Amino acid sequence: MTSIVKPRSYIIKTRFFPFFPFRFFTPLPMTSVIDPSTIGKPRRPRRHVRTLTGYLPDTDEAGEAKWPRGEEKIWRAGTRGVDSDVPSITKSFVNHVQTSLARQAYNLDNLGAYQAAALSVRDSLLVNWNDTQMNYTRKAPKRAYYLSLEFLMGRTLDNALLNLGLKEPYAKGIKGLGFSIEDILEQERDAGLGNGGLGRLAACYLDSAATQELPVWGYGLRYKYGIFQQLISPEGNQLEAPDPWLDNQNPWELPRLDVTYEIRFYGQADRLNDGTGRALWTGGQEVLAVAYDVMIPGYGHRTTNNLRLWESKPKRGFDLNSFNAGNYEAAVESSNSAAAITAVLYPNDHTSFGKELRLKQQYFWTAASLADIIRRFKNLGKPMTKFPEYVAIQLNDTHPTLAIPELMRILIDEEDFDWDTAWQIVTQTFFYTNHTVLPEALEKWPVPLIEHVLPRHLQIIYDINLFFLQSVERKFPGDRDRLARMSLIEEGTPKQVRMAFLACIGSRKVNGVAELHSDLVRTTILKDFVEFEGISKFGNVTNGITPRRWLDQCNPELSALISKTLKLEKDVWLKDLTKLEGLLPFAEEKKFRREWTAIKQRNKERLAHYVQTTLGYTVNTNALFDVQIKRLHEYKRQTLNILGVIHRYLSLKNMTPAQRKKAIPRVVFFAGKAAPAYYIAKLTIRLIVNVARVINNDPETKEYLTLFFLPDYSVSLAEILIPASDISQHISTAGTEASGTSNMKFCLNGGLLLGTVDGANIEIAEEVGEANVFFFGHLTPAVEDIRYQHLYHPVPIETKCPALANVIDQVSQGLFGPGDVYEPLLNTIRQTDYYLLTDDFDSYIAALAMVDEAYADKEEWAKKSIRTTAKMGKFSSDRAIMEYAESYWNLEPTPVPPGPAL
Ligand code: 26V
Repeated sequence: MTSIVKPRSYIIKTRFFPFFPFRFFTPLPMTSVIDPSTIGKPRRPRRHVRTLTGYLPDTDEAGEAKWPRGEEKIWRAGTRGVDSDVPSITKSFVNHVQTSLARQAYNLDNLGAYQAAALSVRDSLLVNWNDTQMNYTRKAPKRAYYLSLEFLMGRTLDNALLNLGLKEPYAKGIKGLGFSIEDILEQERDAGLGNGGLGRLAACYLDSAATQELPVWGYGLRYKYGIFQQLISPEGNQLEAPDPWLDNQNPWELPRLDVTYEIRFYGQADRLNDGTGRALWTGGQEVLAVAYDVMIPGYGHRTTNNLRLWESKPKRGFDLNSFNAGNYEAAVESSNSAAAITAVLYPNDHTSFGKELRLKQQYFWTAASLADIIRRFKNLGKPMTKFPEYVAIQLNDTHPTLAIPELMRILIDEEDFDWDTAWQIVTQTFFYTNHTVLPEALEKWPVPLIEHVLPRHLQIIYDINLFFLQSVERKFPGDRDRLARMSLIEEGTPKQVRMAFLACIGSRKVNGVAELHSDLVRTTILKDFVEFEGISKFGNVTNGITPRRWLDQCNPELSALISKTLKLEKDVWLKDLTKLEGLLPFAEEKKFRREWTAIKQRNKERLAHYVQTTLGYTVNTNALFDVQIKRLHEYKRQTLNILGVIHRYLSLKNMTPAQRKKAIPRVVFFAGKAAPAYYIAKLTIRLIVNVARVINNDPETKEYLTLFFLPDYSVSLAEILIPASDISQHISTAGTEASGTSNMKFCLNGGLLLGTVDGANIEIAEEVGEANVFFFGHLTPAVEDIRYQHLYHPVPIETKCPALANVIDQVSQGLFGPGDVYEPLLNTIRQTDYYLLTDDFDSYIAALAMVDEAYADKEEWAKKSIRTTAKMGKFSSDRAIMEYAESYWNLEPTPVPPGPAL
């Protein structure tokens, strides 16, 4: 084997910009090309050690540290029940510096200050969290559990301060100590325990459930490494480095070393043959699940829910027998294999791959969560037959579907229920949300793998399938094709378990995440199940986003303008987002439009500053800002966007200087990660980076067109990009994007939408009016026929779409570096063109031209922007979570009574 020596400049170093006076001009940690030795290392900020103002190493006469100049104003936090006056906050902060962190008050850097602030805020959260849990225990309401393998939480401190109503006093207290809240907030690493939309949706739902005072807990995994850090090599290749997010102690989690469960893998399952259907599952590997709790504060009141994340640990430290026999490797092997289960988040989405470790993650998590839920239920002293009256479990996609056979196993093997009663309990408890209809993303697990890892569960799945197919046979006698289509087991070598079907038949209700998507679920992947079980089981809950993070936190100036204009405290409209409609009449007022536009402009400058300090480029903030930020995937068609950019560039090159002067200047931003093994997606990134290199350095055109790929997309980077956008692109092939949620975030921040008639774009257009969105492309019903045409009656691109053919030729001929590199990507378009680029390109270019035209009229554009924000009320995740609570889970808000601790 030959080893590849990489040139020195190939690798990328992390750079930090630890000091900037104003939060919005403080860049995130970013990457640039420097030093091979640093790849994969955690980002370490440079340390600026300082003394807390008023905290000299010497104490006063009484031997106590002096308090800073008295700040006596009491900050009211309503009924939030926590210390909210500046002196108490200061005291708590200093106390944490000196005790929890064991640091001196004269020796503190921003990171230490962040940690002290976080620990102090955590104390306040804990008061409310304890009272909330006590309240739930006392009132014993029905509870819902949201099982998600991903929770993309981003940063917590700012959100916790907002929800507790403590932003102002903390800013004051921290300022009084010589630090700035903005700098401190920037110290926090994102909790990146998710890939994209599905994980961020889970985070928004937790925020909304707490805000609506609903008894909802999340259950997930505490990955040691979250989503990888993305680095870009000089060639434009994506490189991945681990994300050691827990390296600096995580102040937001509460280790619960006393809450543990033993989880079994492998071994053997012996049916008892005593007529009960029970089996004994023994042997194999046992690992320990340890709970870590993360507090989830609701906005504006005391309810503080819980997100419980499981960590895997060996049941015993190491194998003493092997150790004593001198076989040290064998002695630690099993402990390593236990720890591996929660070591890392799988960085794929939309590709099923059947890896054993992933299956173990799924079972480990569902088994621990169910054991915990059942233990809590049993404390109520009710019989298990009442379980569904007190417990609803929401399956976030198919990832937790093993919870269905696991609950069957517990009810039959451990609780002695007969099959029918057990199945009745199970099918009243679970609810399944589907998040994609793309065939490659529908999970299937090889039968031999399940048999090996979870032998008892395979027996149960086969039994479920047998009884299910018998009932199908009764309804549709003799329809063998139907039985084959609906079987949980797909024939083949190997046979595979179809997890979406198992989730569907094991659940009380099934839903999609936007109207179009839910229709597609009902008419395509689950069509047979609708015919069998009836349409009423199959619903829709259109996704939503939390306006706390995605407007108030990321765009505070806009939030303040909205409050001032509506003459409402933000507490009111942030909890009832339909109140934004009150902005509509102001779209007609010139003064208001000016204020609105000025805020957008400042947000653009904040983004420009970020680009300047991270990539070293100056951005023209008078240009239209055009943003596409999402996972890289062929169906999302970043390729269409970059080919459109090239088309614009070629057009500009063909213009005379006088013609060019009339062009609308445009800056295009891309950000997003590709799954590490997704070759075509990575090639798209490479193309974007290399097109940027050429275009941004072309003196003839750069005034009119520049392009940036921002590395290492994250929640925090989204919080900078979204408020700065004039137009954002959501251009998936019709019928492929289940919902999309960033489309909602952009529109909420007054960015207009350029998109296809797909996912939630459709409902956004219904709300804001088609005059305020730019739609293009073929519609969903046409897609299948067009694909058929591509396969059986292909038309050469030169004939079908000469403009696109020309763009592809330029890439191929090397305008953006060696053309042969891009051949595999270009061939996907030249050959089957599964995602319809050749069919949609012309209308896409036409839509971009309409955007230019509309943007030329600044007053009209501002009106569109205001009207868009005004009509986004429907897309609050508060609405979405209430739909789940009322129409699915049958859950009531359970407020924490005001007053002191219970
Ligand atoms: C699927 C798989 C397949 C096995 C390998 C790992 C893995 C990881 C994640 C997924 C889920 C893919 C589904 C998904 O993320 N859907 C997105 O869900 C968003 C929230 O509903 C929605 O807005 C997006 O349109 C949809 O693509």
